[in-house]
Amino acid sequence: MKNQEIVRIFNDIADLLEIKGENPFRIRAYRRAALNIESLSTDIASTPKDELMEIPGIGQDLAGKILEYIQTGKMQAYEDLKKEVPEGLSGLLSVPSLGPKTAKLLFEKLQVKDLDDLARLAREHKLIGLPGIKEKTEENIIKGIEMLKRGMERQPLGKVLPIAKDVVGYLETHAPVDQIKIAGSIRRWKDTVKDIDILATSRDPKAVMNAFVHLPSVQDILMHGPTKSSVIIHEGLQVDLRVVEEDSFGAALAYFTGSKAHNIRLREMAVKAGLKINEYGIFREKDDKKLGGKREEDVYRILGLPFIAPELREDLGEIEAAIEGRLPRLIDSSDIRGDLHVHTRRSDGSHDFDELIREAKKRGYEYIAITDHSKGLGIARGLSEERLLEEKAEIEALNKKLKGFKLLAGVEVDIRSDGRMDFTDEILRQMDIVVASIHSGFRQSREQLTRRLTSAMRNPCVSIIAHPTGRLIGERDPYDVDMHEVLKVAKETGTAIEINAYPLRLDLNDAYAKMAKEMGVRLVISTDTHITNQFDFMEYGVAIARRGWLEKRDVLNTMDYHSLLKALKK
Ligand code: DGT
Ligand code: CA
Ligand code: ZN
Repeated sequence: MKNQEIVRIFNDIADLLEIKGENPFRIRAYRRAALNIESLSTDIASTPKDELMEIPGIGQDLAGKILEYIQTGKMQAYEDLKKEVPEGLSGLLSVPSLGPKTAKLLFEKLQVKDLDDLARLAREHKLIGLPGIKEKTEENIIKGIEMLKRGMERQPLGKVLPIAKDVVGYLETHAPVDQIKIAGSIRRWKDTVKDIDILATSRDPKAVMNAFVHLPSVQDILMHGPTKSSVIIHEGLQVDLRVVEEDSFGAALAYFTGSKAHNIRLREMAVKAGLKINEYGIFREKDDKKLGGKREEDVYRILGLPFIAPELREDLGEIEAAIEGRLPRLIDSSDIRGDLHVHTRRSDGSHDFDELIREAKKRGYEYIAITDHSKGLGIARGLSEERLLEEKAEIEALNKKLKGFKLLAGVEVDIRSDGRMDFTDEILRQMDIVVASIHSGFRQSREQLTRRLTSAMRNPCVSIIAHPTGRLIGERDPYDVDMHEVLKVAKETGTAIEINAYPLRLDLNDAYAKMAKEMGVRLVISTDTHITNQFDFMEYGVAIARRGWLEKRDVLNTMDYHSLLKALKK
């Protein structure tokens, strides 16, 4: 999909304009458009111009630029801008913590050539003393460069999964594949991914290999064999495709789904039972008789185990649980009855109630919670007390008319830097649901940040803590918070904790979700929808919940509306 390329170009343009000191509104327009394209689940290359212009933030001008890029592979305005800014300078812009202004300063005053150069200068404290640069800034620059390098090794699942699905879709229509499945860390729904592993069966493996290395997005062919090939597609992402015998497909799927640690445990069990497992099947050791391997279930069945879901295969206790018959009955997407974190255009969302309701119903939901931002969050057009209560009144009127569907009147109230809530209890008490979250002061100390969250939870009006660590995968590390303490207080106060399903957040992450469950904390899975197609992010949140061993009963938004309302009251 061209979406990611356009997102990158628009963000680059915004940076370049900022370096040139251009109109802030124009700069913001590019960033907003990039943000909205990033969250599209549809392919922008096959979107007609009038529909492009329905994407929030995209008017005539930007729609024209998108079309130009899709048709010609170039955006002239971008090419021109790049010529006006030296290459070394634009390279510095990729550091997450480094804004255009500082980048320009470093480039001009210190003649910084590249990222290694910059990291060295920061470590040697050669940047201090320049306007606005303190020791902390240097630390952040070093961290930013490290994050950038790590980010090149592993990419967010939310970015890679759609690409992997595209590749599979292409092969299904352009090659004689029979069965085809994504394996590896993607199948386990790990939040970051190194590469794409695909397995297929076919009567004509050579034709499949041939179609694969000629995928339109291929930049480099690393290997082109009769049953195995590897290519690099856009932005350095590697894809491996193997064609295996139908009779081994299950064994190969188990093997290449991993994790490696899980597979090693299975093989140890096999050896003890006089068996042998590899990517071709499961065999009896003494005479090599093949006992199974066509289906993945065979592997587990012959070892005497129940099937273990891919999300659990990390050797984090799932083998023991399987042996002892206490694997969780994992939550499933079909258990979700509604979304508890949704924005409208009154704050920084893009739609109003009607559209949100229509789209929520399409997904089989019974309710959604409207949780616009509170007044303190200026950039997100947070609502004043008056506007929030107005919104609530409209929701109540609407609920009287709706059949088989309910809106919860809620708010995403900002936890201010000083730890106080952005609205008084008198306001919060009137809402069906109060989602509290941190949007500022990320660099405070561990004690301060932990105290902000725990004092929010001690407020009897607060139902849920949203995106509890604030991370943005590959862009912003989680802030420093004592999650054990947070979960302890969540349990004490009966506050639910959100698994934010937005693919760059996935926050709580899998490990904390598991910890929360073990501590008896109640959870919710929410998408933080700003544009209706973001409702589809729910599957990422459910996957994180499954990786955290969660069952239906651990998650509040599997309840019916009336039980939910009761459960939200502390
Ligand atoms: P990634 O790519 O780092 O996000 O994570 P994976 O789990 O996809 O790792 P990858 O691509 O290196 O390998 C895919 C699967 O293949 C892995 O989960 C298990 C299997 N595998 C790869 N190498 C080995 C190995 O040396 N031994 C065993 N038992 N399994 C392996
Ligand atoms: Ca992999
Ligand atoms: Zn939100």
